[in-house]
Amino acid sequence: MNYKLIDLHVYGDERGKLISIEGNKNIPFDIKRVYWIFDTIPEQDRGCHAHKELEQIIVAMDGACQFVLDDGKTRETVYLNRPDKGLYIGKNMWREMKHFSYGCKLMIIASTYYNEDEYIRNYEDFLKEVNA
Ligand code: T46
Repeated sequence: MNYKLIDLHVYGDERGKLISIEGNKNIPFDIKRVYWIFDTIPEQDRGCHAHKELEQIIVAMDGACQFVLDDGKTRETVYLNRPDKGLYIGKNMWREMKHFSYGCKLMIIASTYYNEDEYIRNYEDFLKEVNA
């Protein structure tokens, strides 16, 4: 399975806490894009696609959600609910995002610019791609 949970170092003192992400240092790629998801609704799933090229780190800045990850052979579920954990998802991984808490805020750090052409949005097409 081409994913892993990365422990992000927390700098903390009496003023609060701070986490820093630097491309090719504590995450394994150059950073090309950052986007965020917010105002989420528990019964509304997101994702349901894979990427041919994109690698990403996802951080739950506030709230929680589940990621169902699938490499075409195995399905695993990861629960994100802490701002000091980064979920790395590599290429060719089907992802479904479920069970958002109200107002969950996800920050996503991406290795490529947005390109709809490298999405695989149909599960049967995904299985053909990974089993080719
Ligand atoms: C992913 C999960 C975690 C853009 O115009 N630029 C962007 O950078 C992105 C990410 C999206 N969009 C547009 C495309 C759609 O019209 O925003 C709309 C919603 O995107 P989408 O339905 O793909 O959103 P999610 O939450 O299903 O998936 C997103 C990312 O697309 C995806 O790469 O892994 O978040």
